[in-house]
Amino acid sequence: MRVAQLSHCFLIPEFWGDIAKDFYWKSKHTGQFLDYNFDVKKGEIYIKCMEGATTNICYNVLDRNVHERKLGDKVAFYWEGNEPGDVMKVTYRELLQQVCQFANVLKSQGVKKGDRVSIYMPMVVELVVAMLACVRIGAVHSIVVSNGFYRGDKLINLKVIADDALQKFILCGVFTCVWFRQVPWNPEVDQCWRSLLSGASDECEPEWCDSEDPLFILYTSGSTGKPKGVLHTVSGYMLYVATTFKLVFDYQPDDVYWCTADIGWITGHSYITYGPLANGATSVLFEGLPTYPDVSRMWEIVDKYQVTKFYTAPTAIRLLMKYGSEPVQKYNRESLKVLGTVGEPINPEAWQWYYSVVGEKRCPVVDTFWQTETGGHVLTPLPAATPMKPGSATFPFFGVVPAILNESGEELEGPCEGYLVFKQPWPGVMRTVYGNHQRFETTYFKKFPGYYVSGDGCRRDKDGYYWITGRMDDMLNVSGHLLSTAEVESALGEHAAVAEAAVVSRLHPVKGESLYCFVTLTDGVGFNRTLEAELKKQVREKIGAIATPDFIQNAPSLPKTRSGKIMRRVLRKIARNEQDLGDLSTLADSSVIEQLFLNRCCGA
Ligand code: 6R9
Repeated sequence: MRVAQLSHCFLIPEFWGDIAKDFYWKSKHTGQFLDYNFDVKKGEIYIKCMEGATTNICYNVLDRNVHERKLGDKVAFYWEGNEPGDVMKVTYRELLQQVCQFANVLKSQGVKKGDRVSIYMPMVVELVVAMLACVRIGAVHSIVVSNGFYRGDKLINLKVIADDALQKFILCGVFTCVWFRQVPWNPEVDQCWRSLLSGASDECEPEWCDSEDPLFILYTSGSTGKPKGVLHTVSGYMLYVATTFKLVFDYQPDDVYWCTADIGWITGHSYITYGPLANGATSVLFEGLPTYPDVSRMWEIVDKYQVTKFYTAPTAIRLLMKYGSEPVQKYNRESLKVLGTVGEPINPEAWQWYYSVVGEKRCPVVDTFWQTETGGHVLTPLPAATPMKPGSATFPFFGVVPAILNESGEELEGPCEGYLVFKQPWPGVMRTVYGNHQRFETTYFKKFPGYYVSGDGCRRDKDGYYWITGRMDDMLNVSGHLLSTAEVESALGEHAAVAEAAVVSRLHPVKGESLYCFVTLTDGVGFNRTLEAELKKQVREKIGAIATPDFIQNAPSLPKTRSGKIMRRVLRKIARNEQDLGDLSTLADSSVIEQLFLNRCCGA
């Protein structure tokens, strides 16, 4: 509770100003530390942090570590490939050299400050090199999607996918393409990473950028409509991800940190690349899958590198939970100190498994709530400082001021449930939707003037803890009662036979909406009428008669985004037998859809 209270009497310029002293600034800022308008009624929305200062993030995360902090020989990344045994490591000094070389390559290809560079690469060190090379010369990276070349035993051919996309873009000014693994060649546009790099100098002066110059664009799909290009800028983002990384994972210089996210997701941007490197951390970068060659792979890696801080998503935890504790216990996890989770509400069942089986009740679990738009963690425990409650992201980070509003936009006090909003910015919040500032204002600031609207539902309990209940557009209304997907899914998840559940609504002539549940069963369990009845009973007993599911469908796999979020929008269409599924560009594996349509529950 003290953490929650602290953020209200918190002095923004003093707190962040002190942190900023640890970074290198080519010139100091002139205006207010944080200048903003969050109220559409007062004019255009803007957020400016440390205006007037100039710096370069690449310089701060590499040169400063190598030259000032003498970390040149420290390992920046242990890279672990899809095949066990396929490994390499790169030190801070080597990373700096490669980044300078690739920055020179980009320059030789005509890329300059302010240009946008699309990156479409798998989880390899060269992806980090490409990102930082852009940053070094002031170019803006946009990582389209990064699905590996090798994932499990499946070869994914990015080249074919990219060539197809390039056909569409070639007229818009894409003039060159750099490849770093063996692929079929088109000499007109394709160039080889290694031969370009080998001829390039490993010295490259950084381009000094203004605090509010664009740093990167990351497209996020949202649950409806066209993807939005979320734009982050230089200084605020740098301070925010460096600080949240340090405090939320209680970073120590001898840590080995491992975030299993994809770099193409915001989690990878903030907590594989920028946050850890800003702190001079050693990380594991993993290209493969948690289940290849077997379901012990994660714990084998933890043991091998003596990982101390581990960060993953509920979807991975639930996937591994299906196989029980034996594959985990095969390996020693004594090095682990903090366990993190991100991406979706974590159901208490999965939280307990993570805490007890993986962490042997020794390691605090940090359930970090945030979004592409927030840049870094906004609601999160601090390990060992915040008493945990399984399934709650607990309290706001320093300087973050949340509120819960009802449908009429009134701030609710005490225990309550409603729309999660934020009353003021923090340095790492997004600045605009690339190329469409109006869409930025409409999406996040229009519904409740004066607030940033997260789009998530949230409950605050009597102790002031925040509990994310899921996206507001995923809420269900049964006979006038608002139910959150998270609470019904969590009730189903408590049954030993259920590994994962996803709940959507189907239209009902009397109740308005009824509950349609998809369940993935624990390894080795079969689906039958008895189980179906038990599951219905379980939800009724946990939540109440109103929440009794009308339908339960066996779902060997669920449709998910590449970052592991369940696409309930797609499941809702399946439940309602609507064939037009809308934009499926973020769907990780499209083969699950057909199977789900085949097994649909019919009836009223
Ligand atoms: C970082 C990231 C954002 C949405 C967000 C919310 C969900 C993320 C969560 C969580 C409950 C958590 N979400 N973390 N829900 N507890 N700890 O995931 O960014 O891909 O933009 O998704 O993810 O619904 O609004 P992004």
